[in-house]
Amino acid sequence: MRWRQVFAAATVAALVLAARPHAGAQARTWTVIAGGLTQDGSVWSNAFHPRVVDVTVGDVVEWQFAGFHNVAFAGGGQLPPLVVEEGKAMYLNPEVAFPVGAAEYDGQGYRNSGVPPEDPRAWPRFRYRLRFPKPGTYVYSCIVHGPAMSGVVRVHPQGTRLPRDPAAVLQQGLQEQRATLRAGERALARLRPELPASGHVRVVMVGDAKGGYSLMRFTRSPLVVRRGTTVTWEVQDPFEIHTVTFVGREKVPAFVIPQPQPSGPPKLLLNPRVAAPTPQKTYAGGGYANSGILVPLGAPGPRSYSLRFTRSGTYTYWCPIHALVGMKGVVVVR
Ligand SMILES: [Cu+2]
Repeated sequence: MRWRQVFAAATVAALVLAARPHAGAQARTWTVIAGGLTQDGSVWSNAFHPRVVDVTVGDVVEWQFAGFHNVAFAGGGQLPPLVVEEGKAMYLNPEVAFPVGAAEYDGQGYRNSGVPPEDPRAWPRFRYRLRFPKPGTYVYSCIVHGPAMSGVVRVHPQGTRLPRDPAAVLQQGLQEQRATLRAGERALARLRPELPASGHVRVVMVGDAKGGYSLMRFTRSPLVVRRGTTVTWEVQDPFEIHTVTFVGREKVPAFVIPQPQPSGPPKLLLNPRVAAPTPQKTYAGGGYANSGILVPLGAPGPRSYSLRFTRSGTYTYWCPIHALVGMKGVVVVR
């Protein structure tokens, strides 16, 4: 009699486990790496590695962050914008900056990882996990870097034999990341200012949608020009926003200014000193001259900025958005 009870209890337990597959021991965790950067910060991967990950129902995908990204699933709606405006002030959208939604995704409802802290040293500790309870093909994007930075999770019915196990998929991801960064390094080695006309120099901020990388440098060495030269900076990158900011004697301004709230997370003000352009067309050294936000290829807004250099000297400029990874340049006027 007692044996029969034990047997019955065991059968019930087995049925419960079978009915709730994601509580079973077979659920696996798959790693996807979000982005990547070279040691000196000059090349960024703006891709998910691997771009496509195959899992089975009940499995978990864990994104490991290697850049300033977010992981966002639209859930049948539209992805929210990166920036929201309140009067004249611009804020990083809290729907992008902070986590939204449960730790499970079946194609319904918005899910968002939030973004890691600004400091690159904090990125590797930032993780995001989602469980996938329903078969389907789920596309996700990084809202910070736009639709060109997207990935896919393919969820197969339970019992499907997958070509790779999680360890092999992690290796595949690392391999894709290395190849992406290497392609970016080759592009960086080719980077040259252009001379479209006499008295004109063009500096291009490079990125590649297909290659999945962006370069975080204006030039590889100081740009030497004659007095009276007009330099035009132009974004040719599908992912990144940048600015061209001569600070004179000031410190490089912060791009994001956190504003603590009585409750909940801080509001993330985009510093108007960085976001808005200054009016001057010439630069004689010393002062603050700023392009304002220059937008990626395909986005509405300005993509280029010009200054004519009227006095000899050596002038350092920055992109304050990417100052932490060393995005600065030097113009030497002779
Ligand atoms: Cu930048």
